[in-house]
Amino acid sequence: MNKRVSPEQIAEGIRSGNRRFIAKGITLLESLLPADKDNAEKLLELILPYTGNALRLGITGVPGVGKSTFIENFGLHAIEQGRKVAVLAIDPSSARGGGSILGDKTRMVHLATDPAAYIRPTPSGSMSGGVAFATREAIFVCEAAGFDLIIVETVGVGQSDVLVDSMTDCFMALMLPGAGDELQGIKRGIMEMGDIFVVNKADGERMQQARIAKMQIQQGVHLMSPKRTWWAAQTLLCSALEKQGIEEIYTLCMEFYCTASENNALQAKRREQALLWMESYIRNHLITAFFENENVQQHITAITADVQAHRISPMAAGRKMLSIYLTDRA
Ligand SMILES: Nc1nc2c(ncn2[C@@H]2O[C@H](COP(=O)(O)OP(=O)(O)OP(=O)(O)O)[C@@H](O)[C@H]2O)c(=O)[nH]1
Ligand SMILES: [Mg+2]
Repeated sequence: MNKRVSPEQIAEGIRSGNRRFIAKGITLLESLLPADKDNAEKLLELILPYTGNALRLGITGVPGVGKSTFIENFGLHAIEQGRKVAVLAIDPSSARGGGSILGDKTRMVHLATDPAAYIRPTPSGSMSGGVAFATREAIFVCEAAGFDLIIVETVGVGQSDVLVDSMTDCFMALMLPGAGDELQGIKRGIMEMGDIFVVNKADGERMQQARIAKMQIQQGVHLMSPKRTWWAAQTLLCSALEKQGIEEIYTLCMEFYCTASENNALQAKRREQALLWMESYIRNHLITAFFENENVQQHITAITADVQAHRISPMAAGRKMLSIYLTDRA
């Protein structure tokens, strides 16, 4: 981070929609350097009043389902409807072997060069609480910059679906058309989390399979207890490649938002999310502080050995370590 650029200047640059400053801002918020912490906090404070006005849409789907192709055409359609679109990603990078940025550059070529769109390259490094926090804060940066549709994409490995769900309003799952038994493999979590299901690649020879998949997903959804009282998950067909079904999906998203605000559900969900994020911030911070504590580090090897040799129970060992930490802090 260039020391000469103050958080005030970055905030101003973000507010004016300057891409260089948007990127600078997100990089600052992603930074794990202790030296950047104060500036990052200052920046957040400055932009916070300008956040909250976007639709936050989470999109998940296995690698190859067509997320990039879909987001390109969905994003361009949204822009035609007058929206400004930002695309962020939570991505356990190991799942992709680093090919994703190149892939997205070639697959989202029109969206990437559209003045009404901003695509943030996938954060590098392993997925951690830090990346998730940075993505949430990147949403704020994009909102302060005037983007009013924020898409957060993930490949749904590990906890990343849950994370995306915890920072977005509406959760969309892209699915592949397949035979019935493939559907068994659909994670229960996705079936419970999804607000909108999209069977992609509903084209050519896969059309019939796609129709069957749609029916089965819809049946599966009915078996779940509904996630929300005011919204029943719906399934639509799409060919992202042939640009079929995009408009209908966009309309359904808008319907989701209308229904949500009529029910005061959007603000309620965001309030709840904010509290959960605060809690998880505290939890993360405490755990880090604990393991970084010098006194803890001095004792942990011996106590670990004691636990492994059954000389002390794991609970008693935990209690002992906590008391070492707390005494040290006192
Ligand atoms: N037939 C057909 N092919 C599609 C469709 N959408 C995407 N594809 C193709 O599927 C492949 C993967 O598409 P991507 O958009 O890169 O998929 P992705 O989900 O972003 O993949 P990762 O970034 O690896 O997670 C590409 O070869 C696309 O051209 C579709 O609707 N129909
Ligand atoms: Mg992709």
